Amino acid sequence: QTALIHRFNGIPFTTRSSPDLLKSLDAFDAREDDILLVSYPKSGTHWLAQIIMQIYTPKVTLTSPIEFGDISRVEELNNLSSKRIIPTHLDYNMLPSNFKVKQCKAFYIIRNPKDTAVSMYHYYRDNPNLPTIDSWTVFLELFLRGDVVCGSWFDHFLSWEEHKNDRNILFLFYEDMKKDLPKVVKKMSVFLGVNISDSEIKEICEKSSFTEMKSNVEKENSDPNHTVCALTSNRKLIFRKGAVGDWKNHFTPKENKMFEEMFNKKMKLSELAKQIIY
Ligand code: PPS
Repeated sequence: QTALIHRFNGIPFTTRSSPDLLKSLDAFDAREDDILLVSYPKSGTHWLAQIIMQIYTPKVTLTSPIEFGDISRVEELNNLSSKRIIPTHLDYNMLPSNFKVKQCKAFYIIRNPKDTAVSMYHYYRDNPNLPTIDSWTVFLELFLRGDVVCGSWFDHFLSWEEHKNDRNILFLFYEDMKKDLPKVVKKMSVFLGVNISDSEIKEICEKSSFTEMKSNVEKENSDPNHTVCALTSNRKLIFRKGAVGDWKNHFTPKENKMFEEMFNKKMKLSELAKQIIY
């Protein structure tokens, strides 16, 4: 089973991302109107994608993550007409440089890493294509070591956090979306320069609720082209609980202490990290 994971630049990837593609990604031809949806896995990528696709009418093209596929992927994406909405779980340093040169707009969605870890744990458990995990305690150790798909949450966050003042990047919190989605949708539309009315915002929020998205997925057949997921093409595994604070049902007090010590050590200089509700 471990053969399904390989490392590139020291970071674990699934075999959905071929080493050849990862090597050639820097040649990717970004366009000024591309929009990136950046996340560490299990932070709300699908939720964000759902909202963006509704903000834009007429429709734009949502791709699967840029790092998925084999070498033919670069050409395939280059052949897509604009506007492209491109998800990615890559660290900032691995992002194709053309996105930086063209200053493409990007969203970075952050979720309390404790809830992210729990979400990822269930994902590993439910997904036969990923290495077997014996227990939550074992998974947490792997997560803290960065020995999970897409590597260390801390490194990922810090690599993007350095760019928090870049005008083309908007940082969003999963917890803010849970608390006041209309406010976040408004903020997103302003950032994108798209005018939407209050009633449109209301409709977008209704269609992006966890219940609505989960029930839609249950109705449709899983289509690999419609996943923005790092680990599988099975959309049914995405919509599990959609809650804030599920970590409290998993962490022992000792594990929580260990997590917080690591968090505080790694996030020492990060202003943005202080806003992460945990
Ligand atoms: S992936 O596989 O990395 O792309 O997963 P990602 O989409 O980033 O994150 C999956 C988690 O997001 C939750 N989710 C939502 N929460 C609230 N509202 C909505 N609409 C929503 N859609 C997805 C999803 O349930 C996963 O979290 P957990 O905690 O596992 O339920």
